[in-house]
Amino acid sequence: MKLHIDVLTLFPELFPGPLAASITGRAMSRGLLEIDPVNLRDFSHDERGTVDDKPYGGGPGMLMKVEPLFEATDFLKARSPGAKVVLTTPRGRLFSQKLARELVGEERLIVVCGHYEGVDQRYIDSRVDYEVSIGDYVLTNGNLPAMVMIDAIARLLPGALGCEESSEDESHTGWLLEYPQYTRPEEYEGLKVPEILLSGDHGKIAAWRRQEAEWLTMRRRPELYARHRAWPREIKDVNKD
Ligand code: 4GS
Repeated sequence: MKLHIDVLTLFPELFPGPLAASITGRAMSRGLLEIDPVNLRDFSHDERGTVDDKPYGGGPGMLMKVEPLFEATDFLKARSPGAKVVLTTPRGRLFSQKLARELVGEERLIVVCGHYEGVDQRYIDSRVDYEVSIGDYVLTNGNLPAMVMIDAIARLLPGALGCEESSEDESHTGWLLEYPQYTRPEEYEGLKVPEILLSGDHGKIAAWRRQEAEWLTMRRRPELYARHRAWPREIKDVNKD
């Protein structure tokens, strides 16, 4: 399984950037992940490299211009038949572990980094498969959202994680937050590791962790906890988002 991602952006020099480090970097050097930054400006129609224009009907800010977006996308689609187009935008579906699992099943993705006030709606209607937001806050452009998504998707590629890393099986906890964890030493600045974790009683430890995870989730993420309570176990593990 291998994933090729074309990133259409006004700042191609930002890629792979932080994705070259750690697990995602290893996925690239193992040939599991290919990131191909493409400069939208290469598809502009004038000497100045114009890729923005004023919105019809007035209003603040500029939009990404139609022609470069369509032409760049069609060029990349011709190169990658069947590739899905993902646009980063605050209007999009909230990115989630579930969507990461969905997208890692693709062979090729075209990630379009949103810039300015947005893009012409005709582009969305005719070329975009997924509009995705990474959260309800306003960033300066879509490059960081693209990196966030690529990171979450890439680590799901089979072979991307080492044995040790894959043993942390997040699906175990379903929609619960992580229980508190401790490592050596047993006592530091007078702060002790909970006795039960030193007991060697794996049944008791599992029950304690479960209880802690439930309390933490209840207090901190009541909406997650409600879902945890409402859903049957099997669906929880498969469909966690
Ligand atoms: C996001 C976000 C975002 C919105 C792009 C303002 C420049 C900016 N994109 N998830 N114009 N949050 N985009 O803030 O995806």
